[in-house]
Amino acid sequence: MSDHNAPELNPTPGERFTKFLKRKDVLETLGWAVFYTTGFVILGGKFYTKWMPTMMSTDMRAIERLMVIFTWISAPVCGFVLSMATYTFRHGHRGDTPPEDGPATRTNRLGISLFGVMSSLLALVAILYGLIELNSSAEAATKDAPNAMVVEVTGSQWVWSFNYPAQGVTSNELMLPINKPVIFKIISEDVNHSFWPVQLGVKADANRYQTTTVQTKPNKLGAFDVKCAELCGLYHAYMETNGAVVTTADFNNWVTAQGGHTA
Ligand SMILES: [Cu+2]
Repeated sequence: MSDHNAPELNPTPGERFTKFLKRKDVLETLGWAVFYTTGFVILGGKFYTKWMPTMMSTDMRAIERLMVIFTWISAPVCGFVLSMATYTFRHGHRGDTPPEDGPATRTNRLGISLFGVMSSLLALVAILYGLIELNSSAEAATKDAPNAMVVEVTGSQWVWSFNYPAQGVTSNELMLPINKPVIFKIISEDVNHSFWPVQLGVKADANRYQTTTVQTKPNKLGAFDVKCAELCGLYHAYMETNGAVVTTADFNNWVTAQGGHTA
């Protein structure tokens, strides 16, 4: 559709873009996009994380940071999609005879290129961020490993059991001293389970014949939940127990009370 009093026969890309931005439908869609994006950015940064478990380790902090950053990155994407939906909802055709169709998207080279480039860039950011985060978590684990405490975790239908080899203690509760790196060596006595101390931000499968290992460092005092995150039979949903991050003195007292020996 050409403007009947527009004299330009060969508008430059800049002129075409300015004209595009002045279109009523474009302006309204952009307005909605900004509105939705702002909403998601605020939700992602302020409220969303309040619904997440308490952060009790550096790993949990990394997970929360990742959730916030990914929410921010996806905010404009979601905002754009919702803005199109809102515009269509407000101005879309209702009635029997549809009007003439607009220009096809498949012939819009700029639109398709932009879509491809933006999607690729977003995917690339997600991959790079994930790799960097995994690497830094692995580096921290390697550094902490020499002075880590070992806890052998055994899953069975439908209880968790924790053995502290250095202390000579076995318990159904997971007690951990604060700021002490801990290595969980996880195995199952029967079917597959998944060891998930929620607030510590780590999770690993418990398999029958293969020990899996996961490491973290609790850095906040308090209770946490230990759950099974792999459907393992009738009482899977009840396969949970209590965990707590306590002071070193409290941990030693607990070990002594359990008949163990402190290092
Ligand atoms: Cu289970």
